[in-house]
Amino acid sequence: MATTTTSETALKPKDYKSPIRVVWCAGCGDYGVLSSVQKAFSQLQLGLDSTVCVSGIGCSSRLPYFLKTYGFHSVHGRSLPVAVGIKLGNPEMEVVVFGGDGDGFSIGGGHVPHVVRKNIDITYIIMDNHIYGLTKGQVSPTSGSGFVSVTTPYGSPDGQPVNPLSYVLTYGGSFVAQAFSGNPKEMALIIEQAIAHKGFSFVNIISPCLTFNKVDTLEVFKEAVIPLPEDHDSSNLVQALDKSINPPAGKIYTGLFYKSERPSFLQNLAGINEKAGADKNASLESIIDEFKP
Ligand SMILES: Cc1ncc(C[n+]2csc(CCOP(=O)(O)OP(=O)(O)O)c2C)c(N)n1
Ligand code: SF4
Repeated sequence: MATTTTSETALKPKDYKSPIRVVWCAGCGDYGVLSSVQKAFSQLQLGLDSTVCVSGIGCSSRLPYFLKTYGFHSVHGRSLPVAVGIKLGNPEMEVVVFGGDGDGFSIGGGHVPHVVRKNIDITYIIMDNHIYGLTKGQVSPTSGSGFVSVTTPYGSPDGQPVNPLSYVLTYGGSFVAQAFSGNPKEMALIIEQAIAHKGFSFVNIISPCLTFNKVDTLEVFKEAVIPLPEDHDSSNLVQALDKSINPPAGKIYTGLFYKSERPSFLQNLAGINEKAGADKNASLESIIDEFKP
């Protein structure tokens, strides 16, 4: 939630940085993500005490440590349920979730569809490095087929990697975008738009792991990343799905794939509460009394 500011009180990107030392490896793509997040927060003037950054476990999931907002470093794969609880209990708070491809689409993958289809008004930012970084280089759900890693020394037998964009699009994501940590300007703008969007926003950020991923390296991604064509219609779901599944061979599109306006979970719930004549200020005792025989 944005706060009222004058130019003197305006929060600058550096004002969002916590004093905790950043411990990522030199050159990790996640540094770029952190700077873009600070820039986007500053652009939106998010309040330090009205924003909560939630994460699971992984190198990328350390990101909330390095921010001065409220933070919740949860359990591997469980950032979304925690974030949903925070949002439903505190609808006025801005909730931004961070994690890796393993955290989000392997152990936590089962939570994604439900938060997406319910259109819960939170922002989910994945740092997709196609590997498990924190645990030193195991195959992840977004690693390519045949990927060689410490757990797949003769190549991964997985026939098909998870496509985070089409995964979220098919469950009804109302804001779906992709960015590249090597392109900080576009990334900061996309993060800003994602947070401003009312409803569930998803940003998949290609963010290379220099230490353990020797296949999908910074150089490989730099060559592969291209912007969505200028005539891409981000209100057209079929176009968005097509672009997410069929980029030109060897290429990765970045930009806003899809955006639609539909009521968020909390807006729907407000309507239902009104229909039911719910009294927001009812005491717990009076609610229990209603169910007494
Ligand atoms: C329940 C549970 N299972 C496994 C682990 C071990 N573990 C910690 S992080 C991680 C994967 C991290 O990969 P990713 O989410 O892609 O993040 P990255 O480190 O690459 O940023 C795993 C398997 C754990 N901490 N908890
Ligand atoms: S292991 Fe990889 S993902 Fe983790 S901090 Fe180092 S470069 Fe980044």
